[in-house]
Amino acid sequence: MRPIVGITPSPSQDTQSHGVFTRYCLNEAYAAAVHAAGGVPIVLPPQSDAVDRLFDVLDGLLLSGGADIDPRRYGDAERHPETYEVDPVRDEFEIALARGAVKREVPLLGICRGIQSINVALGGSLIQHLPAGDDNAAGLHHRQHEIGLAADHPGHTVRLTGDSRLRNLFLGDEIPVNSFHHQAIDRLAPGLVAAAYAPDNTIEAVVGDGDSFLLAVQWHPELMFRRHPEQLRPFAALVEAALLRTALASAV
Ligand SMILES: [Mn+2]
Repeated sequence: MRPIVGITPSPSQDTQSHGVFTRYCLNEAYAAAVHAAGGVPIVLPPQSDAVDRLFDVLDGLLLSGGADIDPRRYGDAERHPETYEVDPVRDEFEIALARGAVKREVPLLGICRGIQSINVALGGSLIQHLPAGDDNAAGLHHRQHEIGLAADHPGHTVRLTGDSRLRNLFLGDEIPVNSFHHQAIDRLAPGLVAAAYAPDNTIEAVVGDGDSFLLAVQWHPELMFRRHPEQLRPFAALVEAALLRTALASAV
């Protein structure tokens, strides 16, 4: 049976002919990647009071990319001028989901903002704005669109560290990834282990230190997998873990 994978969307203020509305938006690529990996993607509008009930039906969870988390969530009183589109409703929901998934050992994948949401939910902090270009220690542009690179084009490499789940997935020490972020993990949360670093030493992936599946990446594998099939592996690993957990639960 194909496992159900919940994906969080991004709220967006969209102008229609009859007014301005908040819409819950999700790039098609997230759903396509989960589907291609064998899962059944469903979109989860924010509803912090229903997190317990959602976990009755979710076999796996994907926290997607998007705008920035309120810095007060990780103890920064000052908001950097580049920190943008903070949404307390989304923050609350995704933090509750991340904590709920860890507590219930529900397989969890985070992408871009998702790695940041998981780190903040578990007690870590973020760098509010990364230096770019000449100001960056390795001359990197973590917002690769600012230097004209397409979404499925690698923007920099990452170094896979240790004996992590991520390294086992990619079977190598270094892989090319895309990059569309201006924030990153600063202080790593308890329970997380850094699994990949960019050449400027930005943390680009984490895994959980427990037995349940927790993987989060700072890049966007969903935008790469069609041209770089190995980037489907994080989704395949999530779906496999979701399937296994649900099969074990129903066997009890
Ligand atoms: Mn990057």
